[in-house]
Amino acid sequence: MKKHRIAVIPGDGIGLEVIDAGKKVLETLVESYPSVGFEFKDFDWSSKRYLEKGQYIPDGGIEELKTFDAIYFGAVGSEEVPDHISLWDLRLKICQGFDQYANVRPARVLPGVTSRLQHADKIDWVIIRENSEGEYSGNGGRVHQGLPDEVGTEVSLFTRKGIERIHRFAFDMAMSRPRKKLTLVTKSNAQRHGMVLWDEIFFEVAKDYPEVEINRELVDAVTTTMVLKPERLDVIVATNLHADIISDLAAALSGSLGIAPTANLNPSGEFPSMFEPIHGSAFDITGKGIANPIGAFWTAVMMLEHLGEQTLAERLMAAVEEVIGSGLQAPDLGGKATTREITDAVCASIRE
Ligand code: GGG
Repeated sequence: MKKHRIAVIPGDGIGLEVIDAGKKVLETLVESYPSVGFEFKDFDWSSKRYLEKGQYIPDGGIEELKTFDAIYFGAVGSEEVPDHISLWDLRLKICQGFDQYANVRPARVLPGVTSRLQHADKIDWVIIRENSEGEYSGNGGRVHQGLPDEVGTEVSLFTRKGIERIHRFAFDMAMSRPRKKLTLVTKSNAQRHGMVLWDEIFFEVAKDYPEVEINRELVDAVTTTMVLKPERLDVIVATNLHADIISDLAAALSGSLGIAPTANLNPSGEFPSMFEPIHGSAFDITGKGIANPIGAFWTAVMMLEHLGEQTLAERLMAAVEEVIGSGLQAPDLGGKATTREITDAVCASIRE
């Protein structure tokens, strides 16, 4: 039997609810595939732990994570801890510590989902977010704190190595898709150093991929293309911050943030990759049992694909599409179904 060792970090808020649901569907899935198994190990790395013990990740925690095949992550964010502490001490420590430089965010409208966008059926995008540097380099500082002349700087760092590898990843992704289109998104008219370097390296790398149809859009302009001409886009590559913003838009245009998945990949395979729903901890609905688990299930599909379990991935995605297509939907999509009802329905569909 092939047993995949999965580190499970539910994190904060609804992360606990949707990751619990995700584990249930994965456990149900392997009932039909006796040659595959999962060994889950839960980690209580959360804002609760930080408030109690002063650390999200205990000493030696990152070393221990290295021994797993993948990480299944929920969400981070709490009312009690400033967001810049929770994000940097948990999620970014793992993404940057394990050089998960390629963040992959697919977006499409699942069956039965009503989008507010008129041509939503044309959405079939993969957004590639540079996940290791740029605006998330943590470079900057504050001086004269609390004084009238206080200053804060936030300096984005873009390296040739970091830019080139994410562009190559995006071109490879475009090559793997039927339309083979890649849109470069920057803001190189206003940001005339790092963003211009992004553009230049993109066109250098493009020479190695003559089959890929390329174009360039400024980040402000691409938001209008996403809304008005969604069919023009296929794979999109953008910096850490820009891709974070446009992928939230992509999720909303596809129905809801609650259904969107993401993979933080370490493409070399030296370190484990991490899989998480795009949504945050949503403490406004935590504990109500109404969080949409579909984002966590689609995330599990991406994790299965990464682990080489394509058959299981397809079976799970088919079950997700059957259930959501039947109209059993959570409140974020306008329905009334609970997390539990959707989870049970997906498990039942897997067993059919
Ligand atoms: N599951 C995703 C999550 O918890 N995100 C929290 C967050 O605030 N992310 C901000 C970012 O990744 O830029």
